[in-house]
Amino acid sequence: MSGERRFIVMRSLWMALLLVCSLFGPGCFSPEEPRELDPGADDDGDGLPNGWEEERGLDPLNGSDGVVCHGMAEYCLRSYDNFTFPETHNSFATIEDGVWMAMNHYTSLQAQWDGGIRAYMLDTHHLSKEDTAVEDVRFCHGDPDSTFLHPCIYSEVDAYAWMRHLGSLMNNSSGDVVSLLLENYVPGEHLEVLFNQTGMLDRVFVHQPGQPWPSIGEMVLNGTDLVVYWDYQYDERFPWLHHAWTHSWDTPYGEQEQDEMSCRVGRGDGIQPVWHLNNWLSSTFGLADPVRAGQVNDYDTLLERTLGCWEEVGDRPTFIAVDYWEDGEVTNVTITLNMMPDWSGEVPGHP
Ligand SMILES: [Ca+2]
Ligand SMILES: [Ca+2]
Repeated sequence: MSGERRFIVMRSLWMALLLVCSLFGPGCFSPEEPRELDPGADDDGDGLPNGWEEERGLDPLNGSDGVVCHGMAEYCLRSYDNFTFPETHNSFATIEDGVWMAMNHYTSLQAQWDGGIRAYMLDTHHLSKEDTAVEDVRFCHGDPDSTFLHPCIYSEVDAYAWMRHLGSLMNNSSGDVVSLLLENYVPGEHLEVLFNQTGMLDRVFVHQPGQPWPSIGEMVLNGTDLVVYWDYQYDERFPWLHHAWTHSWDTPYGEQEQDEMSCRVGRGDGIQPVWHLNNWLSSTFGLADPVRAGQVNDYDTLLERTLGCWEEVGDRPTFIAVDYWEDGEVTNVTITLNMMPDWSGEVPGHP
């Protein structure tokens, strides 16, 4: 081939290459540059959109680099208030915990956790009127106004051991967020020691009133997978102890009859997106009612009540709180509800 001929051939090849590059855009001369991913697509099929992964430092092209929340990657995308957590009322007041008066459940934390409960109502007291040191914090259930019978006289549960147990369950879970609601009768300083010594203070999430709640996945990835509320006044020294009725609200509780149960506002303003649907009856003695718990916790009954309240309130309940969680199917009701984007959607089959 003559020199001139070779020159013409090479020039033609270059022209063709330039034409191809102009058609396919930038990056033509540097094929190692990462291609732009569609932020809404899920290229690695791990259930998390590319954009969501990139914003959180996850690899959108690696299916094993992701996060799972409450058993499903999709639930990581939900905001904390757009999920429904089953909750036990007086979670520690159980026969297994040795509580023999004013009990609310048969089984203790381990069984509740294994059964799917992820929110717990706890009453914090000192051991007695005399024993009020920080190490005397206990979970007790009784009348706090009684002059003669201190609530811990019936039974007391070691708050430190209970909290450590919860921490170990959370450490072995795959991306589950837990909430606690404390009916509190001890100083905030004592709660801080309790949470600090049991390793739970490191994982608390701090919410600012009125601010949107983060996604569950965000909380899990940040290691802030515990939300604590207390039924006590706001104290700026403990911003992680959210005043329950500022950051959430609830429906009335402990009705005598099932037909008295409503979706009305009990405590709080009724505006907060986080709310408790209280679903337990009181017996004529004012105690938890083991006989009728099975009725109000029945799958169809509870699902119907919840969907009705979701419609009425315009927002899904964040918590469904029950007594005798073992009777009926509160956890199955929340499994069904969490598959529904809206109350008016098709109701999936019984889990
Ligand atoms: Ca993905
Ligand atoms: Ca990934």
